[in-house]
Amino acid sequence: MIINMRFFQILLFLFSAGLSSTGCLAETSQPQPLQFSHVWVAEAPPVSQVMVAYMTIKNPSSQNIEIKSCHSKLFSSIGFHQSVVVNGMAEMHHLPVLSIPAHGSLSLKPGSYHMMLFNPVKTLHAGDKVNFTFTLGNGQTVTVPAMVKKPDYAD
Ligand SMILES: [Cu+2]
Repeated sequence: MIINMRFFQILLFLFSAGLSSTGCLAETSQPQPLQFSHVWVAEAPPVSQVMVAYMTIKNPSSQNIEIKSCHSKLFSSIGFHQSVVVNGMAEMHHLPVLSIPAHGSLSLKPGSYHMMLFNPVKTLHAGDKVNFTFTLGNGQTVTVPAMVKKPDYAD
């Protein structure tokens, strides 16, 4: 009887441990729906204190998603910008967030939306890798790898 009782306790322990670890897993591995593609950083002259990154962000979910911020240990800070032409003059507007519409996408590309990368900690060359960590509106973070490339546009 005592042996049976211990066996039951062990079973109960295993069962509850299994339950709690499953619950934990569900919390930490919550999938984030955004899909990042063609993420790249434009190579800039070594003296540059600012660089630019481009990418396509798809949101296949049924809810609009905001990206609140982006960080990389290779830059002091990162901002979201939109290039616009006002009275024939090109201007850059700072955006507080990037909004990716439900079932839609946002393209960050030359002359449009882009990420401004301030104060690179070292000179980055074509072929170097950069990790960007995005913080979404719900607090989730997503780390996305990017490649430094020579820009394929003339400036
Ligand atoms: Cu800019």
